[in-house]
Amino acid sequence: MTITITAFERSPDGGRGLARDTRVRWALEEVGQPYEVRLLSFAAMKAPDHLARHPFGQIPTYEEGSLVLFETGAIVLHLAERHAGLLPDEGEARARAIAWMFAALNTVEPPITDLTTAVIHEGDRPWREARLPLVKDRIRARLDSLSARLGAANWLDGAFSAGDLMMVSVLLRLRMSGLLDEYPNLAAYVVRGEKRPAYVRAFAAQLAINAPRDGGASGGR
Ligand code: GTB
Repeated sequence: MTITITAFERSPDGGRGLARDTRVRWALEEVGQPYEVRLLSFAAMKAPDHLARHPFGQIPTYEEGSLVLFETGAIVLHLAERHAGLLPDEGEARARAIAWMFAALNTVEPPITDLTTAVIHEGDRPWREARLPLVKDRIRARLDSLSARLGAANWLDGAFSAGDLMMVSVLLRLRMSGLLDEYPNLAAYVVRGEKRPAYVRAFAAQLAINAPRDGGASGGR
């Protein structure tokens, strides 16, 4: 059955792989599933056709036969549960890998999203300068804990899993801020993720669409 995902027609990041379709592409590559991509303009994302797939008018979505999913966590978990390669077989290890997926999305990503909001979406607001250090410190609090837990290990809990895929995807959003460099083991963890052949293919596929050609658009979160 053909799998179709949606992505920005032109990602605001100009191909740095930071839009959330990249993590879905990465998961698809890890489990060896071919996929097609429907590219959407911002107007098309808010049109009834897409709102029927995604109630919040966002990307990415996932279609496979009659199944339509939104939310990257749900999409990656769906793939990880149905195909080998992203979750351990043993029950407790599997549950822990899923916990790391939730930790990435629910505990680590929110303050990182706040930073994007503060820098890009509220960049011209009078509270920006006062707010930025607070937002960065909330990120550091998460990175302190994550760095301590990862220690010298390659991955968060044994072999690479969907938990690592999600955590690396979330941490990648920090690279431009310099915050990741304050934690050498986390910076190396992200590079390990980026070196995985499946990530390399996913990144190349989104770059082929988003590489800068002219001025570029803006938006997203
Ligand atoms: N919780 C949802 C999920 O995980 O699927 C969040 C989905 C989401 O935020 N999608 C964004 C979107 O559709 C695109 S990825 N935004 C448009 C809207 O809400 O109207 C977020 C994103 C966009 C751009 C960059 N960038 O340029 O660096 C990074 C991340």
